[in-house]
Amino acid sequence: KESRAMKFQRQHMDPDGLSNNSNYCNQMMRRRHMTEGRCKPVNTFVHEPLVDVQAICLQGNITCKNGKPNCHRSSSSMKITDCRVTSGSKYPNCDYRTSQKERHIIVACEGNPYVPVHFDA
Ligand code: PAX
Repeated sequence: KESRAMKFQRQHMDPDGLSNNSNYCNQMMRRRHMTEGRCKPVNTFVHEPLVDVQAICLQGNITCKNGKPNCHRSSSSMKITDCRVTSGSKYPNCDYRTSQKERHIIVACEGNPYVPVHFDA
């Protein structure tokens, strides 16, 4: 079975990805199996080395959106791509808007080793 840590990598990690292509999200959301059963409404891909994203878990704890204390904010800004389903998108034809950004990101971490399992913001 896919662990939470592996699911985070499938859904959020694309270290070598270049999203300078308006079809990036349409392709990646499908390739990473987030358009099965429904179109996942919002999803962020991170274009930084896995070790750098895992290291966010070593930053001080902050409160997550759901009130849990296991969130951590990256000390540096990271290259990311936000994928957001378009208003006209109708399952099974999931249509996404692709936006490249550089932001500090917040992830929730769990387990031993203590690694990212959820993308908070
Ligand atoms: P998830 O299902 O929310 O969390 P995601 O991050 O890819 O998946 P399982 O066993 O899979 O149910 N977990 C936590 N979740 C939330 N908060 C804390 N503190 C926490 N600690 C552990 C994956 C697993 O992490 C567990 C949780 O129980 C899950 O375990 O976001 C909805 C989705 O959209 C993404 C992030 C979420 O997907 P929302 O609205 O609930 O915050 N997303 C959202 C994104 O990728 N980019 C964005 O900018 C936003 C806003």
